Amino acid sequence: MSVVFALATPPAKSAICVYRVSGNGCLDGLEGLFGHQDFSPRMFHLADMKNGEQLVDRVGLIVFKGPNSYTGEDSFEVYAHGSLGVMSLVSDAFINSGFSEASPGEFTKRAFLNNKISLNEAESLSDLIDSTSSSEVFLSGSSLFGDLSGRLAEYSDRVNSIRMRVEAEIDFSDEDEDFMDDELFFDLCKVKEDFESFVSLCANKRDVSQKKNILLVGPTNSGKSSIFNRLVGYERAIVTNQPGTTRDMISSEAFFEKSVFSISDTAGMRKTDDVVEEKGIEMSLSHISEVDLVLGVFENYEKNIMSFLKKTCKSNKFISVQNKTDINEADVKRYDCCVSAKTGDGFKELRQKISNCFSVSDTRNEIGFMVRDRHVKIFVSVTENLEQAIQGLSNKKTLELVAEDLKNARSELDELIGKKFSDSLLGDIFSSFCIGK
Ligand SMILES: Nc1nc2c(ncn2[C@@H]2O[C@H](COP(=O)(O)OP(=O)(O)OP(=O)(O)O)[C@@H](O)[C@H]2O)c(=O)[nH]1
Ligand SMILES: [Mg+2]
Repeated sequence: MSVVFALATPPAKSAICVYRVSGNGCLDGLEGLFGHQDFSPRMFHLADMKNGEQLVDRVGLIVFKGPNSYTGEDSFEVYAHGSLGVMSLVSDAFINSGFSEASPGEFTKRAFLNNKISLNEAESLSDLIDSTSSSEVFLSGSSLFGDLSGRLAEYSDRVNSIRMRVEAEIDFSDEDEDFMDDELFFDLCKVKEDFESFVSLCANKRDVSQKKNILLVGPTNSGKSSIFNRLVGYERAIVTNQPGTTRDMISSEAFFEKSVFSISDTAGMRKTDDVVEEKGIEMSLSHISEVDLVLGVFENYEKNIMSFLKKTCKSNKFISVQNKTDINEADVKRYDCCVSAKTGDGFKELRQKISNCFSVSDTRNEIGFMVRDRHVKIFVSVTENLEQAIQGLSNKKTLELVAEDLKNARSELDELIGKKFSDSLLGDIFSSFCIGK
């Protein structure tokens, strides 16, 4: 394959920038770039990089001899000073050496085509790079290093060995023997059961990566905007002692407890003749059942409003917050959390409680795997094929049909790992990668 290069670090001023070059024949280019090509592989060399006669930079260089490289091809990496000027000169030097710019995900695609990585691992790598929260890191890392591909391959083998036993049954029935292996049925049920528990450990990237939406609601003047400002870390919303200060919904992002949240402040709940304020209240009420978590903020205990909010919010993700504990006594029996937006008291606990609502361990006993829509769709189909095969066996359908269901299930599992793939699937997967990976 042709020699490609790419910047693997962001195109911005930084301490160092890293370039990757890969493709058989790329090591011949070292002569022109560094004056010789006698660099021992996998060692860090300090070398002067030139573009023609012009010194570009004194850089770090690691050479990899294929197949012992990320891509499986001959390749090398250059660690240069991270200035935009140096980056532009390094790129020019590579182009003058006859190298072409790599497309997104090109290095990983080559690694896949050279059997260095499974398709599934390539996707997990991209998910790991995209991760913005610790749970995404754990889940995508678990898919990549915890061997999701190995688990899928194991199910593919188990389904295949049952298919072979079904085919053996077909051969026996040709000989007119009334022979039916009962264990076959039980083994098939066991594979389906095991596969379903494995699937229950998989979290869809779409659900895990989506920023969680948090809505602050409650009576007017309870201090919602003050709490909002503290959570987002700056004076985003106007705070006054006038009830009805916030009339529209205001949203901002906040990063705490290793996750990014989208937080919205809303108009306080009260009876009002003001049309704008009334619209604001309607808007906040309409969002309560849609968001991922509702924070009900109170200064004084209002039982009816509290139980209304609890009932309306999605899957009971509700935290009742008593505010202004600097002037009122904290009432830990009635509220989930007691804070003072004025002094900041109780905010550490509030952030922790918010984060706990979304922690992975909340919903699972063990860390699972991060998967994509593609996997979820195939998981459903594999389960259906296994179920169809079970029904086929118990209803004494022709064994050819049962074998066909098992063949389909196995072929779908192989598709996940990438034993079978189409060009368009590869295009979809690798085009979403970053350049240089
Ligand atoms: N003492 C004290 N006062 C607070 C605290 N939090 C907010 N306040 C005050 O309470 C008043 C209302 O605060 P806001 O944050 O605007 O309350 P709100 O719930 O957003 O009010 P609306 O937008 O009108 O619904 C302001 O005068 C704040 O300074 C607190 O923790 N302690
Ligand atoms: Mg407000």
